[in-house]
Amino acid sequence: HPVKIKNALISVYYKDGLEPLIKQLNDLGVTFYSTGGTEKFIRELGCDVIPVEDLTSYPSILGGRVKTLHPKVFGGILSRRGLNEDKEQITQYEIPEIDLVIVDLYPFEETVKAALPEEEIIEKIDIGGISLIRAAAKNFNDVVIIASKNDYSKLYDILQENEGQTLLSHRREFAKKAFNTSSHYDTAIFNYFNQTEPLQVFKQSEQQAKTLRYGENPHQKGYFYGDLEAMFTQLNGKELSYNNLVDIDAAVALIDEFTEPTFAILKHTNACGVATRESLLPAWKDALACDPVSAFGGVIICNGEVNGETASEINKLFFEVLIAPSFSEEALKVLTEKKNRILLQRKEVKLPGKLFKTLLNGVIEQDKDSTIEDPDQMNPVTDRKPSSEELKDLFFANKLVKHTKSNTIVLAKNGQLIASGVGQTSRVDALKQALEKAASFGFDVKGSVMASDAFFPFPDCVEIASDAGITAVLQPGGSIKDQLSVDMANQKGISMVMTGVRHFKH
Ligand code: 93A
Repeated sequence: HPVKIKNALISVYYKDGLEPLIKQLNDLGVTFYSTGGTEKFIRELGCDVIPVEDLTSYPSILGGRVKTLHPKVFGGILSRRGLNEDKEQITQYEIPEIDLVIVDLYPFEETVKAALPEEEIIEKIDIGGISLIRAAAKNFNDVVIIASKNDYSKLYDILQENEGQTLLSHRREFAKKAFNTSSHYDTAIFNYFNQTEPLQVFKQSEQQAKTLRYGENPHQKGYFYGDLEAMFTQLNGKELSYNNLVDIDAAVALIDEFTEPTFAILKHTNACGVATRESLLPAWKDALACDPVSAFGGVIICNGEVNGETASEINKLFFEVLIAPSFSEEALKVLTEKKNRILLQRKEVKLPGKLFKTLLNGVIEQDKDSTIEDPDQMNPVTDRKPSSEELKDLFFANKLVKHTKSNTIVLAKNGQLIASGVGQTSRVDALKQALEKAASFGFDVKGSVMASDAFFPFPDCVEIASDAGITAVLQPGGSIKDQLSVDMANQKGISMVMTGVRHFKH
């Protein structure tokens, strides 16, 4: 049955977009009842409006917590127009029938996202509004419920097309949407209470949660809790994405292993190019030479000022992020030509020493892997001892292994990454991948060194490596079959050091 709207209760948080509907309803002769802010808004549009306080004979109390929660309000929404008993009662208690309810709830989710203090979040749990929505939706037979600002124009169009009336089918559809809104709202509240500890700790810290464009993929939401401005000054480029942050974190951890001029290029948190040189320009060229294909769209980091000449070289590559402690004026001129490229000037700050990761129904915490072995610690276990050049390269490769996804094998020579095998399910696969990559970019691995993040369970890797021309090997040791690998190295006449420290990165 078509229903003409006589009385409307309007209580909305966001008022924008409401004006045309109010004016239309006013022209249709609808009487408005409304709460504080909304009442003021309607009045300012030049329409008459009855404060809900006049209806309930109560002021808004408890700081607004109780505004509309009253039988004079809910009676008029819930009364069944076709039922004589209901009719008699609302007449007896002088309750006006409400035929339209428009509510836009307190923005609970937005308040959670803004990481405001818990008291403020709790205050944003709407009680009266959600009750109005549920009551009006329940009585869709006689009442129209608009439960979201997205539906103002929908009702406007319906009234326009139906001579100011709504049909039952319209009201049922609006009721369905209303329960969708209310269930979504309560789910958001549940999710807030159901959060696990560390996230709470971050959310309640001084820092604001930063809403990222999305998570790892566009269909995943993403947030950052922390203070990026304390770490970087962004000099150019678009907003940092979730994946950018993950790569930047890996880049920072890697470059901090080096004191000599070093450039590193990372893709998906793994280094695809690293070189240490007497200055940054050759370091850049040799880092890029390692794997110019993977470098495309990568995250670049260095540990010294980027000058104009180096910037012009970097500028030839399409990259995503460049991080440096400083940039010369000339470098900035070159690098800011393309406006999307992210340039970060790093500040000197100490980072927390703990790592957290959510898994199953909890969180695991661990200390950062903050040790790195020095060459003196690299205990030679073979007849042939590594030369000082080899020892330097082993030390270099060990730093890379530590920051590359396991299982990993790193091949290096003269302070340059030659190739690595990354994230493989077997160590032999990692080695084969590294050798194949090295060959595909024209590297001769003869005389290069090999480092492994964990021990060799069998002598196969040492055999393959020495056959390929690798002359020195680094590994933590610790396998019950260590001796087989040592024997193999001796048999092949290459050297091996054991560090005693494993560097898994899963
Ligand atoms: O604090 S409440 O849960 N208590 C209520 O009785 C109540 N009635 C409406 N919040 C209540 N509302 C909400 O007030 C509405 O959902 C709406 O978001 C807001 C509109 O307030 P105002 O008109 O004063 O801006």
